[in-house]
Amino acid sequence: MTGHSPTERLASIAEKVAAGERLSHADGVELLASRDIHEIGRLANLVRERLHGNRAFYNVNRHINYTNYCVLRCKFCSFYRRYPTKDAGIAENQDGAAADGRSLDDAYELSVEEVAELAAEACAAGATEVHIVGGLHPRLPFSYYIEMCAAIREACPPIHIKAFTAVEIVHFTRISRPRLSIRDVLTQLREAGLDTLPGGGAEIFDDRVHGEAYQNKIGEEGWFDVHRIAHEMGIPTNATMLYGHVERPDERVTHLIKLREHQDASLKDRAASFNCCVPLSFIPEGSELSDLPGPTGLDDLKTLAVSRLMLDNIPHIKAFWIMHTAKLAQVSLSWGVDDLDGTVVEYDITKREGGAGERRQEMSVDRIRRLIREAGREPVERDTLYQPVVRDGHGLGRGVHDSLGGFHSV
Ligand code: V47
Repeated sequence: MTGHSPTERLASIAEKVAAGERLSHADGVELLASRDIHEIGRLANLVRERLHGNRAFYNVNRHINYTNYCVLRCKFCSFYRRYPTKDAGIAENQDGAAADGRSLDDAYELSVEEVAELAAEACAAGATEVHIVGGLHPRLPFSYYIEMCAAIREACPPIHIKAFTAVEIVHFTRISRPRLSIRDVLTQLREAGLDTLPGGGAEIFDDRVHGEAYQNKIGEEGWFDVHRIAHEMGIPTNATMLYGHVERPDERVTHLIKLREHQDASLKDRAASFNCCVPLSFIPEGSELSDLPGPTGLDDLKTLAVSRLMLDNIPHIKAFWIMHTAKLAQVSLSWGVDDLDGTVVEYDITKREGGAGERRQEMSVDRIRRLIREAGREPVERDTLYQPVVRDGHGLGRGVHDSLGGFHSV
């Protein structure tokens, strides 16, 4: 396509989208470079409506972060706290901050009982899902995670347990005694109650970016190993892309294509696949990359739209309003996004004012539904597996959509 004007190149991409053809890496880069935000939105919306009509999904969930102690020091992360060791301790300055400048006062680890209590509260409030992730704690044994799943299952039998990112799963293989394989870790967690894996920790699949921003984290190979084995075992998972830090636009597109290739293989040969992709907008405040500006609103919209256009085999594109803001998440419902996460309640990994912000970050169902309605969409409460949830005032029921978009309780 070289030699053609940007308008001609966009027109040729539009033809491919209209014909349902797969977009190339060059197409993705062209879309991200284009300033025609309306045309990009129109194309992403075409695909979004082809897949989901006018429906916009949301879920009633609760995020639980069980510890912010972490052995990793990812530069983009404002969440982690160093674990004080008896022998080494942590050198504190006069303000009670560790050598890395992070406050020592807000480090925490929840007991199994505390996690189960939060899950029980969520259950009583009508949540269908708990989304549980935490730092890589240097001391907690693998039995803690097994007991956590079992205690939640006991406290709230019907709730869906979506827990532990790929890097946590790899951490569990390292701390288990005797050392377990990824498959064995997943098997034991599933026996204890785990249902699915969230998509966190993918960041950007690129060695240069990995070296610059999250050097000691598992790389692409480890992340895909966990998701491949989960899919082989019939455990659905999600995917993410953390964008807007030190990566280039072409590296975002490469990341999306790697997810697409993995999904092709899962759909062809494995028992489960990715349910959704969640493009995560980098929040610099409180991280070691706080001198970076983070993505603008237009960059967010473009990246969500391009994710929709490139990921032709992943059914849902989710906006996580915690990172995008509720306002942009609402607008994104016309830029390729069909799903909003969620009621959330508490979230500790990113906070509005950086590391020092409020953990309590809740969206009421009324507000989510209003955001969706005002965007001209029909709100549909879903469970983790995207089955519609029916509430009849006496608890939850499940329903199905028929081929004409009608809805029936089952
Ligand atoms: O793994 C960390 C990212 C992820 C920052 O699967 C940051 O349904 C932006 O994965 N700015 C956790 N992002 C969130 C996540 C997620 C959220 C909602 C739904 C699902 C799902 C998954 O957030 C981390 C990391 O990739 N992250 N720090 C930051 N400063």
